[in-house]
Amino acid sequence: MQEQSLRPGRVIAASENKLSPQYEERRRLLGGIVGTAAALFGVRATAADKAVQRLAVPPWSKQLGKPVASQPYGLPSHYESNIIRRINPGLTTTSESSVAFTPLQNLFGIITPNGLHFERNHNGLPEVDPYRHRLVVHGLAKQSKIYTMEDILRFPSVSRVHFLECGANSAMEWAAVAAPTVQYTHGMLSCAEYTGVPLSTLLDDVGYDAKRAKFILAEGADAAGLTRTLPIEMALDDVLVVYGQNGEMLRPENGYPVRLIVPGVQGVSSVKWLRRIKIGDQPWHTREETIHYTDLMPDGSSRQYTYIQEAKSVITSPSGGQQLMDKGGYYQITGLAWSGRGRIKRVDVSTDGGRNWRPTRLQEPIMPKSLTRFRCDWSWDGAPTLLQSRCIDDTGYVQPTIRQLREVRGTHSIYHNNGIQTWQVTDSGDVRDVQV
Ligand SMILES: Nc1nc2c(c(=O)[nH]1)N[C@H]1C(S)=C(S)[C@@H](COP(=O)(O)O)O[C@H]1N2
Ligand SMILES: [Mo]
Repeated sequence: MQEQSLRPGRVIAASENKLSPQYEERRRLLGGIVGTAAALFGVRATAADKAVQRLAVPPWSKQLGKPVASQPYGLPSHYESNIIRRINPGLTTTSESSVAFTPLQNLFGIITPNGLHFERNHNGLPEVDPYRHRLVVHGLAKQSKIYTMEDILRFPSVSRVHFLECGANSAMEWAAVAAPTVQYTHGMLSCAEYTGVPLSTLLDDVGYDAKRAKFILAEGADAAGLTRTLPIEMALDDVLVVYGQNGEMLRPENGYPVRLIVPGVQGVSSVKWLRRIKIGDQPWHTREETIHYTDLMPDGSSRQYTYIQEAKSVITSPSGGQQLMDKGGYYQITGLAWSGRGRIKRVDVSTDGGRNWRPTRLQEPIMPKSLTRFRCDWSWDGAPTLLQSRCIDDTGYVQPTIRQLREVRGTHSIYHNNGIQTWQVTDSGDVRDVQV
């Protein structure tokens, strides 16, 4: 797998067992620092000391660099070129109605860079001209309105950090199909600072009928004609009509020039290339809420309108496809937790397959309906083991095991798998996706 880039902590990809030249350099540098301290305190010259004296001056320290703005729109270093969105060949029958996964194993903190935000399209990526694009708000309102992008950009705006997770994230785990990396098990998940106008502002602007309005329908401008119903309470709560993502305009693949963000709710409700909001008094039961996005239960009935993404967490390092190089060495266990109902209150980690749990450190700020980064220390004794994380949100809900989920939902589900993920560490340090 040419998947993981080299990161400190000696957790590296199987394909990169051989240290790359720049990593050797870093090791020597670290040795150098220790060596200098030893010299200062009058300790006898060590091998590291000698290495400091031999430390080569690299070519980039000897010559003039490139001019500024050599790349007017900046890109990552070419050493990071294998950190990309990836598709799962064979998962979908066409590459237009498909998904590209976020490389969670390679990201720090909680914000997904715009170029790595996952991408899920039902009918390909439309090229929308922002000057010709219109958003209609109509239905049970005093006055229907047609907004241009200019109109939308003039409304009072807000910025909020939220996760976006496809309802089908971790779907393959329902069938216990082992995936090679966390990119494929959990990578239909991203988190961004979204900027836009509260949907409630637009609903007020058209004078929605507060007595009769019970639902809204959101429709995209792509040829999928993707439409989703939302209860009016949700629409008036924290739903945003978004044009900004991490400080810049939305990328085309994420809904440029305007999309809905429905915080905490399965991704499909966050309609991209938003062109229409209709206000009504009953749900619409469209294609995306009848034959798709319903859960077939063991008794043959179907759960419909399952909006909320319940609390979930996953260890992103060490994770599938990586390798622990150092028996008895220190490793930082780190990962992500999130809840569609509010804030993450606590994340525990088990390094023995769920027998013992200990709390992790949560990175602040901890925001509602956002990813939260957790970390804890671990020294691996070299024995095979199982790594798991389990989160609790501020409603007190505890992330279930996949067994507990199957007891309720059976085995025909596609959506809403928020079960505990298990990573197996073998005695050779390989990390694999397993179920226990
Ligand atoms: N118009 C439209 N909106 C859409 C989709 C689509 O295909 N068309 N896909 C939905 C699905 S299933 C998901 S999970 C999210 C994905 O958002 P992203 O591509 O920005 O990650 O967008 C949703 N909004
Ligand atoms: Mo989705």
